[in-house]
Amino acid sequence: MISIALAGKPNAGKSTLYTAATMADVDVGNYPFTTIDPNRGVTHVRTDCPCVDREERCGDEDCHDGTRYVPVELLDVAGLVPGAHEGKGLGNQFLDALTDADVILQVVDAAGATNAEGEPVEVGEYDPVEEVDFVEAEMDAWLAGILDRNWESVERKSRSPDFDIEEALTDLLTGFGATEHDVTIVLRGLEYPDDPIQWSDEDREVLAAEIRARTKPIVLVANKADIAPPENVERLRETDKPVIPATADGELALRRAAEAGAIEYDPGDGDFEVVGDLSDQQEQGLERIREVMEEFGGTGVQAALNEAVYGLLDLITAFPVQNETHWTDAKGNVLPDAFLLPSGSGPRDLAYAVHTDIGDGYLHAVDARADRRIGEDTELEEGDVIKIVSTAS
Ligand SMILES: Nc1nc2c(ncn2[C@@H]2O[C@H](COP(=O)(O)OP(=O)(O)O)[C@@H](O)[C@H]2O)c(=O)[nH]1
Ligand SMILES: [Mg+2]
Repeated sequence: MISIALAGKPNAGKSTLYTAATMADVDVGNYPFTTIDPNRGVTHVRTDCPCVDREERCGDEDCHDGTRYVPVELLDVAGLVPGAHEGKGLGNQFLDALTDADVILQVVDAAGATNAEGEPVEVGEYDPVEEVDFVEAEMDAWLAGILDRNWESVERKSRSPDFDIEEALTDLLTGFGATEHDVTIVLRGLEYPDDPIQWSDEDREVLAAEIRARTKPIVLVANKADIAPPENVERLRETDKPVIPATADGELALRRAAEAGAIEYDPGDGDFEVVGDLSDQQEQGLERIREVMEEFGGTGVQAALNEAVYGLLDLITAFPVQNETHWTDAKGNVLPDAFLLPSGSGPRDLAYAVHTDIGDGYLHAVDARADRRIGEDTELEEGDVIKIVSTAS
């Protein structure tokens, strides 16, 4: 499953965002890790369900009247403070937890109501632009430290006649989630000495930063947008990262109200409808959230998750089926599964995502929307419904 890690200084709103985003009524039993680790949960990205193009909605539990929620993993990690890579705060614990992450949501207190260490100050007193770079700086320094401490192993390997620097560096970086392909692409863009013994600290720092940027890209969540001075959000937008203004505790309030039956709201909606009884105070609270949603097109929580997965990671959603006419699996469930794949993936990649055996036994595929066979080199598109024909199915 795609894994998204929340990062940021203490009190930025990570746990609030995590609680809100993982509240949906998922069947926890399907995700064994949720019972082991309370900071590892399931949230969803939002897309159109292919069933909107049919007469009837599919009825899948992840489909809300044609809006499809595709599961992804969310990690809430201890707050990060400057100096974390030297073990300050819970730094190492945080950085170790990042190993699993495909993408980082960096929660920033756009209100400037907390200082660099996350301690409360007056709204607007701290400049949130100051905290934008520290998460990547900590990650980069931490990874550079790993390279430093293990460089001897690369030097040792370099004495062997069949030394391959890409292989040696992949061995070192695979624990951080880097593949040999990542290492190859990054090295191609760098200038470095052939002999590992000649590498300077700076060479290793540059490599660490490039690998980090490639394997752990960052979306900024400009949180507390409900109380943030507007110019703070604007100035955050001028940084080099994608920025999504958000109100995490607004999202939490909406999800709780929806669960209680007081409002109708699906995560990512631009608005909500009051359908139950509310106290005056509750109503006022919700109307304030509605104003923030009007300004930003929603609470921003779903938008941030979607930006990470469909924007930065550039994934698409493909829906494998066994029956190309009814879009069902063998049991008759309509559109039972959704897979997130890198854009550019073909039907065989989808087959492998479903199961290694299905991929190994791949024969051909059918585009169920068009009801025709597609070639192996066809690039899948968002929302494709595909029947895989395999010796294994
Ligand atoms: N005004 C406002 N406060 C928020 C928002 N999100 C979180 N908070 C508050 O910020 C404080 C810290 O939140 P928390 O989620 O514990 O931060 P963490 O340390 O990053 O996990 C809490 O008092 C939250 O209620 C928001 O969108 N707007
Ligand atoms: Mg927290």
